Amino acid sequence: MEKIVILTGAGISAESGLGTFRDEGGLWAQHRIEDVATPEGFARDPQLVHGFYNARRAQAAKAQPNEAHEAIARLQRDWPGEVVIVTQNVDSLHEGGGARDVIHMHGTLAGALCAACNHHWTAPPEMAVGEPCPACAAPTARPDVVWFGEMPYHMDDIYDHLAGARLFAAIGTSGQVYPAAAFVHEAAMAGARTVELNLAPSTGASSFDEVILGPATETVPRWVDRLMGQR
Ligand code: BV8
Repeated sequence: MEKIVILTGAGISAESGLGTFRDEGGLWAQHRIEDVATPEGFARDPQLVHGFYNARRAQAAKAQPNEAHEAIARLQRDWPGEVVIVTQNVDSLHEGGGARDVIHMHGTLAGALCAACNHHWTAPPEMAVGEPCPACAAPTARPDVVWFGEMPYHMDDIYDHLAGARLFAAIGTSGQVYPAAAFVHEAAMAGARTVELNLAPSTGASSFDEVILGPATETVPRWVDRLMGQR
């Protein structure tokens, strides 16, 4: 049965109260990308960067999954074929909504990483500058998120999934960050039908076979019902 690959972005968590990046008042309006989401920014001012992620970790801990997260989990459970969820989001709302094996290509707020030995562990609610790595004790702990200029996680797996997709859906992403923004082309080249579900047309909207506009909590459950009705 058809394999479905879903890519999500900050827009799917917007109605759970988590800020997006590029909507007005979004996260990038309050901070310069270069200062808080690059290795150079972390090296320059680790306290500022830890503060940025501590605030988002606290906000994400209070957020609840919404009907869009839950509808995708329902699709993954009830669809007769494989449903792969790739997210650019670092929150855990897909898992909170019941999804399994979510691929976090930009890392997670829940994770911590040692910049010296590459050890991964569960981040404390607040991270501080110079925290020692539990494995090598070097004072090089950082959030386990993928910054600009860094290699996203699980790229080989993601490209394999896209090569086998019959249906590719991008939900709540502005299509401005690569390599995620190019996944629609990979999927289309593999012969997949492509659909975008977004509040407003993304930068890449014209690359999709279908664009469904509206808030995710309305469009995603309706889209899942339509898919399940078509089986
Ligand atoms: C890499 C960190 C090499 C964690 C993030 C020039 C050309 C091409 C590429 C580049 C270039 N110059 C630089 C690059 C590379 C760069 C890049 O793409 N830069 C951009 C700015 C041009 N990319 C990288 O550096 C990546 N690494 O390229 O390595 C490589 C290449 C190929 C293969 C392997 C390796 C690393 C990118 C990761 C950066 N880290 N986050 C964190 O802090 O969260 S990116 C950040 O943006 C988040 O991860 C976020 O998820 C992501 C994308 O943003 P969106 O999720 O789309 O959110 P946004 O606010 O933009 O949009 C929200 C959308 O939702 C909007 O469309 C809105 O309409 C919609 N919406 C709002 N409300 C709702 C809604 N939709 C539905 N319902 C609603 N209620």
